[in-house]
Amino acid sequence: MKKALITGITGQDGSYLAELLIQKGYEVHGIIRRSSSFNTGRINHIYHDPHEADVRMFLHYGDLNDASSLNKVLRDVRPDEIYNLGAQSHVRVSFDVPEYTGEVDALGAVRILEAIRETELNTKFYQASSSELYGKVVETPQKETTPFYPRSPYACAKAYAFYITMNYRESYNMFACNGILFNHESPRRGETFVTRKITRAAGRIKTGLQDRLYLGNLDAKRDWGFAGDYVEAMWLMLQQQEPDDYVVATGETWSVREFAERVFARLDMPLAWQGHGVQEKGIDARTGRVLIEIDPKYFRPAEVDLLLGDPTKAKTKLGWDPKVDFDALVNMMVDADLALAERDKRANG
Ligand code: NDP
Ligand code: GDR
Repeated sequence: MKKALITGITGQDGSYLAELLIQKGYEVHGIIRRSSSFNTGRINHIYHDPHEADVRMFLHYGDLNDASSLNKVLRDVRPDEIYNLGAQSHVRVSFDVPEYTGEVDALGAVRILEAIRETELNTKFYQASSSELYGKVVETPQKETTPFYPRSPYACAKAYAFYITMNYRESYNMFACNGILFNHESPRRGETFVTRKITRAAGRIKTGLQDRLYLGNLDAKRDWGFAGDYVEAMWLMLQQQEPDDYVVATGETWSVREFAERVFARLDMPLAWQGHGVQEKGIDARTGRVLIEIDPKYFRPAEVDLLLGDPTKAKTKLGWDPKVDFDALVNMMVDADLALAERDKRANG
């Protein structure tokens, strides 16, 4: 039985990847952080008490900022594959905690690579690289050969992680890959990323639990796919003959504004826009009720205006074949958040 170790197993991608690997027959190990409240909500459904028979997922306390914990887990587990998904993953927040973001997102990667080297394991390594590396638009669509232009402490940290992964591949002949993944979303997406923030708020507005939604830049464009499809690409990268780097994207781009329009339309609250700049409002076109306002605190010191990926290499070399398109993704997220809001409403009497 193959063994995989996942950092960031409690996050959106970690939970989908753990499901996929268990389904493929792996023994899955995950590194979790000690937290004052439960942080395993996304993986509770696949977790079993290790005292039970036939357990396939095991959790270990550790931290990407603590090399000794990483070394110990590697020595104990001796994984065939490591997926480094752990990160301070919020771009806006990285401007507030730039040094910490660098510790986790940049140095965390080299701590794992060094742990692999020191333990002399023949472990394959996947690094969660990001379309944020492209930052300021140099060319579109963005592909593996497009130059990087990071625009945030998060992206700068991820640039270090990208290059150190490549460097360990070239220096030590390690099987180390970068997946340059464009934005991918799901009902398990963190509540402060823009897609989930919109679907969650729309469900709560529809059920009367919330009055309106405050957003930042409505005109940023992103290439949004489904997280469940994207974790398959991660796994495929580590099953190839040779390690390499791949863009994973849909090849379509939509603005935050367009995403919000689709979401509210599905809930029978068609949006119209009034005003300009920070005064702009999204209103219910039928009733005139204000649903969306701008709060400049969500603007970023430097913005990434347009991401649009070219997944040709992943499709042709990996045979990667995403199943969920943009409309299906929006509908999946809206329906899940409406159900959550209805449940919250019932719970509140
Ligand atoms: P999430 O924010 O949902 O999950 C991040 C995970 O990292 C959580 O499990 C979190 O643990 C863990 N983590 C945070 N800090 C540390 C630390 N110091 N030590 C160990 N673990 C830590 O991110 P996603 O699942 O969306 O993304 C997965 C990875 O892919 C990240 O590296 C992200 O930067 C990258 N990425 C994501 C994209 C996307 O669109 N989702 C696109 C491109 C790249 P806890 O639950 O305790 O907070
Ligand atoms: P991003 O995702 O920065 O692309 O990083 P996010 O959803 O946070 O922002 C996307 C775009 O929406 C604009 N925006 C807002 N964003 C947030 N979070 N909240 C708002 O209220 C809001 N209003 C407008 C942003 O300015 C931005 O342009 C995600 C993360 O998952 C990273 O870890 C990953 O590497 C990249 O995707 C690819």
